[in-house]
Amino acid sequence: MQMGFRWFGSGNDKITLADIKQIPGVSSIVWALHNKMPGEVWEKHEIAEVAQEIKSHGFTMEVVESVNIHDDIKIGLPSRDAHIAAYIQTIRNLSEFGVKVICYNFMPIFDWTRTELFFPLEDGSTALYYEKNKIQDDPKEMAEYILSKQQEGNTFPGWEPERMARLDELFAAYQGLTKEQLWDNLKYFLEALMPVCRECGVVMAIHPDDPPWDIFGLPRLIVDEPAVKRLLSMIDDPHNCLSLCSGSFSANPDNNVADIVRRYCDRIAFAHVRNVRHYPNGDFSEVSHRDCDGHTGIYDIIKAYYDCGFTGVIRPDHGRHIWGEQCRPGYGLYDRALGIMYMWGIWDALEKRKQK
Ligand SMILES: [Mn+2]
Repeated sequence: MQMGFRWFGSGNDKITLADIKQIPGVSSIVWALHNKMPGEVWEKHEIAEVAQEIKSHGFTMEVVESVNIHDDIKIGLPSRDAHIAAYIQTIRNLSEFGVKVICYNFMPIFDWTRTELFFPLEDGSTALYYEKNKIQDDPKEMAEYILSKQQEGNTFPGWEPERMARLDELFAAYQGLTKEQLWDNLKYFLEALMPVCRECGVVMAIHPDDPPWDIFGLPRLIVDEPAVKRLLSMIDDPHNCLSLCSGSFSANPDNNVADIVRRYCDRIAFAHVRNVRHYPNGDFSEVSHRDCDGHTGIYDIIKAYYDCGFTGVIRPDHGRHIWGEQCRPGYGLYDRALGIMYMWGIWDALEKRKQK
């Protein structure tokens, strides 16, 4: 595996590339142009600027997370073709800078969803938390809460205030869209992209829906193993892959992430590793990467990647907020660095054991 670290860019992330350089074994920066709205082309001169910074620190930049998808594509409006053409241009531009994997998601309106961003854990740290009962009636209340935690220069990907300001309009646009129609629209989008992906050597790697169930009446697709199977067989092309997020899938205790890794390893282009603790009422909390702190099965997952000979980029997904760090929720330096060391610990132990 190659170890990656998500970085939000100069001026948009308190963590510097020099900080990341000091975490053992990190070779790849998972990046994006965070000022871009869904549908905008990423221009070469903009990409070149970030590429220069990342490469000057000796990192690779083969994974972009995310190039977000315009709602018109998800809804299947006639205007989608123009947005798809823009997306294709972005793929072409990115490929010129060594980008091999584009992580994206196909969640309607809301990206990752939580009800509490700083939930206190028993050790004095805080973490992202999902209270099932709060995600029922009023999406605005939740959106306002999440947006209220954004500060200037500290925005949350997938929660663009410009889009959130149009929530009524967006809900009206998605009104009546069925899960089957959303699958059709995903297929249409990917089919249009595949020729350019083959030509440019770029893989589209979908991130699962987080959490993996419908919310506020909006359909969600990538929620379990049957959905993974459907996605990968719907377009059976090595350029149509998964960004396997262990934390997203394992929010549903019925999902066994290590099994999914073993079954679909050749179609996993990029991986997020995160641990989740379930509560009997359906709530869940993010916790440290240590296996016994949650229910995701981090050891089994890393072992599955090891056994499959996974060579792609793995990154710690979210971390807790520890040691008083003021950071973007889930994206502090300290706990993600601890997560990396935990993953390396498992990996190196497996490697040493094999050599004996
Ligand atoms: Mn993830």
